[in-house]
Amino acid sequence: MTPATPTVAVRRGGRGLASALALLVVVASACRRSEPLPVLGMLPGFDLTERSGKTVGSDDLRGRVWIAGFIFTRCPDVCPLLTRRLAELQAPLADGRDPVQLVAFSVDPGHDTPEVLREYADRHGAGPHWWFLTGTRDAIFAVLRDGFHVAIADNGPPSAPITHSDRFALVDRQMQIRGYYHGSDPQDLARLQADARRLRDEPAA
Ligand SMILES: [Cu+2]
Repeated sequence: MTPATPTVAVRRGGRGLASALALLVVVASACRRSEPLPVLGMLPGFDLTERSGKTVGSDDLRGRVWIAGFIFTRCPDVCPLLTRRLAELQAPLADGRDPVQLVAFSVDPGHDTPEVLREYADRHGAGPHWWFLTGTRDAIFAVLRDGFHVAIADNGPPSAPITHSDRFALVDRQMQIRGYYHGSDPQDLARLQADARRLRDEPAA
């Protein structure tokens, strides 16, 4: 009889210690887990034309995590760099069962026809998880202004590009904007990659 008592005591002590440790682990991981990404806006529905000639839009993107960029093919300035940065995101974000979609909106839709976008996309090594969208000026303008709230300069002639923002936007499966990142800032791009993975690996709501 007597030998049983210490054994029980040890077991109890062991269990207590185990629960305390488990609690510590939970607390520690809760502390380590960062705040959820903020919801910065909701995108309106849209339909645009992809470089393939197919109509694609919000209905095709709902349920996926995606990254938007705003570029135009005849840009002499920052777009070539932004496009290279998007290109570099393809491989790391295409791993796994659920690739993050990249979506480049042309802000010069009058010039950037699907054919022009196709050539530009090929030149930048764009794969299937990267779309290039064009459409009417009004349709593009509406998504950028009412959806992404990115800087817009629309005071030029109708044939001129609409805007020049170097921002990328991260969008969740519910079409909510969850982050903005400067496409020319390496630290921001690292953050974008981490945030995109995080959203992708989040259980579906
Ligand atoms: Cu540009």
